[in-house]
Amino acid sequence: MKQICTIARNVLPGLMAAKAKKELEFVTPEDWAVMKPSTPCGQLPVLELADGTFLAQSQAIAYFLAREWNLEPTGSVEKAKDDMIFEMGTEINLALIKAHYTDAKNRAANYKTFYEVCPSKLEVVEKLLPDGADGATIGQLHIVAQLIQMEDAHTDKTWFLALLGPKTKALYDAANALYARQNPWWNPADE
Ligand SMILES: N[C@@H](CCC(=O)N[C@@H](CS)C(=O)NCC(=O)O)C(=O)O
Repeated sequence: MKQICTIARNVLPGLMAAKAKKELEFVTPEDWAVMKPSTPCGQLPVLELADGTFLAQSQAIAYFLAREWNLEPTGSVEKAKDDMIFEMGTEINLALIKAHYTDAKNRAANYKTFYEVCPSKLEVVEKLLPDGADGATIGQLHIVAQLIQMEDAHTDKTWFLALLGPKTKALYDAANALYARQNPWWNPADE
């Protein structure tokens, strides 16, 4: 499978591939303007399957990969609990995007808001994570993806580490180490 994407939206599928020990080729389109009209949603990322099918929407792609690679818990309630963790990742992601991908004039103010909301979201994550969480599920990996992006986007790289509870910190250490080892293509400086 081939993921055609922007750098930031590589992080979750990159983590998933690393955890599942699967091959996923990451490609940055050289001519997006030409490709765009023939993609399902006219947006990146897209995932190209072996048979030439294209899937779009980062969350749909992530859930597809989770089913293919067995990165969902067993049982309806356990899945729902992991989805709750996934959604906390989405909330953190939206706050981070608002702070980081903004014009220079508003960035400081938007980061201030991010600093204010992020600690309480990470507290909830700590409560929701099961004991021994090590990144075996899509929801857990979505949290790690946000932490990786925060570490690289944020000017004070130790700020968020001090906010992590023990379960979140153990999850981050386990999954982040695996990802860094298996994905040398990822260079946050490109973002
Ligand atoms: N809801 C979509 C949002 C995708 C999105 O915003 N993609 C942006 C880049 S991050 C894009 O394709 N921009 C280029 C364009 O629209 O031509 C998802 O989660 O995949």
